[in-house]
Amino acid sequence: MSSERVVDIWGPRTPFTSGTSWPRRVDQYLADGVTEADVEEWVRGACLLCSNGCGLEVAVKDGQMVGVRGRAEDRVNHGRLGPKGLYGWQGQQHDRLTTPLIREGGRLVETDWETAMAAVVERSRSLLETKGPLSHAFYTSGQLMVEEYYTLCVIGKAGIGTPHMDGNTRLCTATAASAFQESFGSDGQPGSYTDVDSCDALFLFGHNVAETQSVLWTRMLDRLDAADPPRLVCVDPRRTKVAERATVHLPVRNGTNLALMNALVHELIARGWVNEDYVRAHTVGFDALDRLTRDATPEWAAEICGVPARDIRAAAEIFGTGERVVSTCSMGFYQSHQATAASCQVNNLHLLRGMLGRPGAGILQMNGQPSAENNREAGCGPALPGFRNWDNPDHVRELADLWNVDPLVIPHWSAPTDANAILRFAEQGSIGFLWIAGTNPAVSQTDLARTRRILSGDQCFVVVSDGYRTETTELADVVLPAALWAEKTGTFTNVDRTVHLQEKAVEPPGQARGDQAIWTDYARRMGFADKDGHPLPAWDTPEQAFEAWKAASAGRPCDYSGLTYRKLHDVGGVQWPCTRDAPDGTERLFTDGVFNTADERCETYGHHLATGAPVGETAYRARRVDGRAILKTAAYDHPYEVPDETYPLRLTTGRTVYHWHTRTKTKRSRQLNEAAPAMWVEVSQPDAQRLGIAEGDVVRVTSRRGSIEAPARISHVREGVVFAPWHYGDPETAANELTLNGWDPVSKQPELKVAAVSVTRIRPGDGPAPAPTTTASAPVRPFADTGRE
Ligand SMILES: Nc1nc2c(c(=O)[nH]1)N[C@H]1C(S)=C(S)[C@@H](COP(=O)(O)OP(=O)(O)OC[C@H]3O[C@@H](n4cnc5c(=O)[nH]c(N)nc54)[C@H](O)[C@@H]3O)O[C@H]1N2
Ligand SMILES: Nc1nc2c(c(=O)[nH]1)N[C@H]1C(S)=C(S)[C@@H](COP(=O)(O)OP(=O)(O)OC[C@H]3O[C@@H](n4cnc5c(=O)[nH]c(N)nc54)[C@H](O)[C@@H]3O)O[C@H]1N2
Ligand code: SF4
Ligand SMILES: [Mo]
Repeated sequence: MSSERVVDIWGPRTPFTSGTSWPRRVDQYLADGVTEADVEEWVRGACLLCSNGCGLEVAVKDGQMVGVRGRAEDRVNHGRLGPKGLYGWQGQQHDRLTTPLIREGGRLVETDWETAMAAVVERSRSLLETKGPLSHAFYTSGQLMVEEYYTLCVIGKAGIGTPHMDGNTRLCTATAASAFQESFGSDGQPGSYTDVDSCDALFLFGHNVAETQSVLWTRMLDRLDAADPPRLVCVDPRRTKVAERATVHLPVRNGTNLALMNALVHELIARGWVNEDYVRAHTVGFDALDRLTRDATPEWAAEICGVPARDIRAAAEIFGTGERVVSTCSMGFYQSHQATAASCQVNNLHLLRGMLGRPGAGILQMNGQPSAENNREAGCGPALPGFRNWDNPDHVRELADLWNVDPLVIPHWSAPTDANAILRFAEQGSIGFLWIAGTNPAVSQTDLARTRRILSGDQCFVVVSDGYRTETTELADVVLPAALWAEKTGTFTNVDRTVHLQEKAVEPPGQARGDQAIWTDYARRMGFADKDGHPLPAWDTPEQAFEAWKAASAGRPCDYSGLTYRKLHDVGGVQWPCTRDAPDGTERLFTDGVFNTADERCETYGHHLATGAPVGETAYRARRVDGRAILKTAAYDHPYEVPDETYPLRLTTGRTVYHWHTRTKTKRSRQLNEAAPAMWVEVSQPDAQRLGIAEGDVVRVTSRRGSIEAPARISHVREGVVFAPWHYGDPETAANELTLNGWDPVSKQPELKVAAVSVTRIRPGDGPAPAPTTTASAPVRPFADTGRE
């Protein structure tokens, strides 16, 4: 296998029928000139290039990675790997940061660890002395290991005592967490990938799984190609590969999801497709849900969403008459102004039908990043570790006991600060020390002109840990070279709660160090200590950190206490909760219809979905939810920006199968880079015709924040919508030059999928746009004589 999986993205079909096991198929790629006989060692782990978490082994020769192969026995992938998994690792072998950098006279210059850390510590100390803990913030990732997050959590929450810790998970899966909390009392994925194996219908809400979890799509394709295919409903303004296989495709206008969802719930209730026994025994809130959706008829939603009412009815009927439905939600739902409400409505569909906690019936509120889950559970993001409730003094005391610190040190007087607010505080300078690790906000944040201003200004000292020089490192005061995947040992948890251990396969380049080692070094230099003067954190190695994290998770929904490095090495992926009573892990949550909503167990007392106002402890207790799930929604409201005369089109953004985010790894992998080498934007055929745009013409896309230029692909995006991939971070081309600074009121997830824009043709291009033709970006018409078809 050389590069063929760039074209044959999902590989050969291995169809399987409902209730049978997904056949194994082991995918392997070895670098040019390397044979299996050359491989000296196969090191176990899992792919870190999306949340699917495919089990794999890394081939090592002469101390270098030379290939990968899937692990046949792994529950997630049964041996398969997608294009990023097969080819992406090669990007780690080029252009790495090998020494720390420090800003001198306006320029970043190479330095040694001693000098770099001394500068970090000096600034940190002086700010803590003069301004206190709230001068400090940490903006991290969904791509580090649980050991790293938990170590940083203890440094930030017990060593410093700052609430200003968040991850890029705020941009990614904050809504998944919020939707779980609001419906079920706490974060934690109810379903399992094995539900795909026996479902009779699949609903994909704003989720281009074919490109973004390509191996999960392979599993779905293998069901779709068997004798008893599930029906498939796809909600996406583009004709993705998922949409092409759909029984019903609802290409809604971006920003209108909640109108559709309220109509689907309306239909279930109106047509009597409600499991009344389940609803009575296991939920609260039905009357309010009924009231809020009573007028949300399919005709009403059809008008707003721009799809036929009969298609909405058809989708509702599939849900209402199915016995085993699997739903997934992803960024098309999460990066939106009413994200939590729309995603809760997906939970509500399942609750109304009693379709939870049994094989084939399950919800997958997707994660995108490989360890988004770990950031959330280990306390570097919107929650205290172990999904503890910051509003519950008993939960805070548990942590204080674990860490041997005064409970008052642990910031719990308000919710942990979200990334939007962190950036605002850094803009104002009240945050004067910002440590960024494992994220590249100068490309991934909204309104990039503002983001660059904040990160480059003198009001805030910025430290960045990364494996490469990026758009963000160029704005930093100190840059620290980080070890990447397979250059360090650690665990991470995928969408369906499957924990994998990645073992160190090779040494990091130059002086690069793992993030845990970097943060522990910082903590030791700062002298962080517990009540008895013992160092905080109390551990040094990854395995010690893992043991400490197990203790913190014990008894909570995300219980790791039954896991060991040994077990993970032997078995591959294991699903949490994994305890003494469930040593092999737990396939599904809520099998008994009891949710994490009891007063003492819940992670939050919840919010009003329309405004984000907290419900509060008193009102929550008065409701006596007591283990039942909560049905809630909000009335539909239009997005913050709607098209007008100046900006008549709706921008949306997203991904292609070949690149990972800001491409730090994938642009350095030959196969992946060649497959999608440069920026493009997608317009529909009717819009192109109206605007006089031909395939490949260079167009300018302008919003109230800025403008970009790129060749146009005339694709199957819906009329009135412009799609821009956000992978290409140059200010001339970066999609986030255009996006706006608004967010969902509950999850605080930025609205990255809706902005009003204008499109104008600038000049003819030199051939078709450099967009893939194998994916949702395929042209409406094959082009002659281009060599790209
Ligand atoms: N190849 C690849 N895979 C990845 C990643 C990557 O960068 N590259 N990133 C990973 C990460 S971190 C994440 S979060 C996931 C994201 O995975 P996805 O959520 O699947 O990815 P996106 O392309 O951001 O958005 C999904 C779809 O939402 C549609 N959409 C846009 N606006 C709307 C809307 O208003 N309503 C609806 N219903 N749909 C809308 C888009 O057309 C797009 O097809 O992917 C993960 N996997
Ligand atoms: N318009 C628009 N914007 C979006 C999105 C969208 O759909 N549309 N999606 C959003 C989503 S879902 C996400 S997840 C974010 C992602 O946005 P980012 O997190 O900014 O994207 P990445 O390119 O993954 O950045 C990760 C960085 O961490 C570095 N890195 C990798 N591994 C390690 C490690 O082990 N240690 C350290 N220290 N560094 C490491 C990489 O080199 C890279 O620079 O973007 C968001 N932005
Ligand atoms: S589906 Fe995701 S985890 Fe699996 S190989 Fe592809 S990128 Fe890696
Ligand atoms: Mo993400």
